[in-house]
Amino acid sequence: MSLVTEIDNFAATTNHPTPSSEIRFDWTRSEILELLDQSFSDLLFQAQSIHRKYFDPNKVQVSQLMSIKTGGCAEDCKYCPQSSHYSTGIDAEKLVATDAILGEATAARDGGASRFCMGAAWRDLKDRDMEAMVEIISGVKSLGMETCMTLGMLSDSQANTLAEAGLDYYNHNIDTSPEFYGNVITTRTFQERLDTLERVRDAGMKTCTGGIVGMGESRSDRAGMIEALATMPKHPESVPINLLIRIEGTPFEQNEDFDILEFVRTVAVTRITMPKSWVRLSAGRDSMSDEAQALCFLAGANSMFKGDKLLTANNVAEDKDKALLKRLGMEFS
Ligand code: SAM
Ligand code: DTB
Ligand code: SF4
Repeated sequence: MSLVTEIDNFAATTNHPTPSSEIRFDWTRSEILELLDQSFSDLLFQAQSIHRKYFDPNKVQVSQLMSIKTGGCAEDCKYCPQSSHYSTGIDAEKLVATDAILGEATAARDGGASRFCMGAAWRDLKDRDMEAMVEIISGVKSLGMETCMTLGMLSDSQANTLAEAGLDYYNHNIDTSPEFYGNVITTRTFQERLDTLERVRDAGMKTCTGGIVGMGESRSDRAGMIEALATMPKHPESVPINLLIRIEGTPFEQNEDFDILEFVRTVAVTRITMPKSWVRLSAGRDSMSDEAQALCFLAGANSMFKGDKLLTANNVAEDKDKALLKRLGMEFS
């Protein structure tokens, strides 16, 4: 029996929403909550079945991050080590020189990364930095890598200039549900995030947007975050799901441990609702067991960051990642 038939038969035996083979943009909060509420086994079966229709389940896309402008950010995101509102031990630095960025990109490419993701701790991109961004994008592209940047809010003309320079992806996370957003960030609105994402889409770039789990939000908030992503006019091509890294000095430092199986559920429902998107197992892998990461891959995660560091926080050591992928029979795509 084909997997498509199997999943259709399976769906007929449950009262849960049928995970359709077509791509939907009309997901409702209650449908998404129903998906999240299922038994773990039913949920993972659906997610893995859908995953296999669109992707090779044994391949993982690998990106590498670099912080090109660290610290001193004017925003008050309560999770972030780079916000100037909190004392986290991260000092404000200047924009890194283009040559140094290209050196890191070359090393990332030689280590197997197909995309180089550059992050800046800015509230918004300033026109005075645009020339440098264009130079960096063309330099990284000439190395044969895909490019991604996350530089804060953009204007229409900035989005167009980045797209013309050849930027493939723009990362701008919605972070959580519209309702919980005010508990996390007060210096800009959820709508402003959506506006920048619309500009990125209109300029013809791919969107990379997702959020953070473990900030004290409810399951309904996690459903709300997924709803906001899965009802965008075009699904984000890349959806990073981050597990909160509890950074000393931030308001979320003392947050409770998050149930990792609930994290896996969030990944699974992200996969089911956005079947063709790359679902990235992002921040927080460092604190996950090999078994938890394996469950995330089973739930449909198919992208991750390699390298010892994310932007400022630790990531998983490379030899540990290699060993895990080998044990799972997975390889870089
Ligand atoms: N300043 C830009 C912005 O906010 O869009 C780009 C950089 S910002 C660090 C990129 C994303 O990293 C955030 O949107 C957030 O989702 C994630 N992030 C930051 N700190 C984190 C933490 N402690 N744990 C998990 N994810 C985190
Ligand atoms: C995303 O969603 N996660 C990445 C990337 N997009 C830019 C960043 C994670 C940052 C974790 C905290 C740090 O390294 O400072
Ligand atoms: Fe600034 Fe981005 Fe950190 Fe928010 S998440 S404080 S915008 S660097």
